[in-house]
Amino acid sequence: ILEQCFNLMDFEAVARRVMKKTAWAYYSSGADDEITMRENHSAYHKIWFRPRVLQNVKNIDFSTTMLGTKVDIPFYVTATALGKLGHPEGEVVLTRGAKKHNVIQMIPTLASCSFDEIVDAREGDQVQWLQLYVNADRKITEKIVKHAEARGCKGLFITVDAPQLGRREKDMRSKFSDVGSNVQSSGGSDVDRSQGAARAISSFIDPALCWDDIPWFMSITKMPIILKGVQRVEDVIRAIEVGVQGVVLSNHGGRQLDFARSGIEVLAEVMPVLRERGWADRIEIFVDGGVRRATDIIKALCLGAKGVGIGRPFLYAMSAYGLPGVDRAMQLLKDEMEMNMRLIGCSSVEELNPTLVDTRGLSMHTTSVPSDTLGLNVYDPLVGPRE
Ligand code: HOC
Repeated sequence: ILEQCFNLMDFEAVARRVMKKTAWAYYSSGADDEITMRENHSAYHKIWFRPRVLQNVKNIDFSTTMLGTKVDIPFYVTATALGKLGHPEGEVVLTRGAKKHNVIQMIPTLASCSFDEIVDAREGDQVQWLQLYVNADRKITEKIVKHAEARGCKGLFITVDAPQLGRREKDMRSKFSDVGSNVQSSGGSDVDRSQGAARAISSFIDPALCWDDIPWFMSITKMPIILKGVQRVEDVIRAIEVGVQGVVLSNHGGRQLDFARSGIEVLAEVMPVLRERGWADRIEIFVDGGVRRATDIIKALCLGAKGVGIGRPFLYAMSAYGLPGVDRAMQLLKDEMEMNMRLIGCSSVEELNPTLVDTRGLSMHTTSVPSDTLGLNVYDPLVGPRE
């Protein structure tokens, strides 16, 4: 029952019960042993607050801007592929939820709905970004980018952490058989369906993509360019030097390189270096992966992120309850945000700063989330996946 969902994890528990096994396997799987996938969330458990008291927190405003767009709360719906696996209407359900809460939606290249369907579902001045997988045929890529700009997208997020697909064994074992009817946006017509959904849809992506290509993207679009999937400070510095407007510190939800560090941990590495160089304002830094609570959002902002991306939790809310689920998930985050901003003694996003968090625990590389939450990759070859 929807009213019994009191946090984002509750939607995951319901989705796991109601979704088709193949769909659950695709959404919930991570790479290899899923260590990074679990670490994404548990890394937030290593950061503690240093709240201020007596700050007059009667009125709280947690609105902010991302790439020039004013949003009601510092998160966006990040790109996740194959929305119709979870809900018959697919990504447009997320578009409607995002509109209601004035948050930005990132449209996935590998959506189930067509790009135009997702844009057509937009209302009024609602803002969308495009997540881009770069096709080896640059003419196709150019067409996608120019079309997105013409249709009003306000940011181009180029995925840079996926020169090859990560090995998601749970997905591979599910022998996905429904790919053709579930991917619309681009690529992947000649697919091998016996190796899981992800492998089937990823064959067109260009592993030759490199830094030298970035100026070309700048030459074909006026949209701000953001590199999604950066994982070390040296690459953030390079991104600034190349002249892009943003990076997402991300490991693709733990679906690509296992033992990649969490985005929040990378953020803690990046920001002191940028501040030391006086470069902190030269780029917008976003973080995704493992965000489940408003306290996670607040921690990321304290450390210098402009906003966080949330993916799977909204997919699960949509899969379990459709639009009312997405609506409730976003409202729960807003309620948590208001309470926790008050409790740490801040009434606006501008007040969030590194002195409000104790990050000493981040240097300890342990995963505290038990392996049967946030996905489970336990398989007995004789009896199949554990339920
Ligand atoms: C090398 C291509 O983002 C997922 C999607 C699709 C991945 C394509 C990766 O499943 O993580």
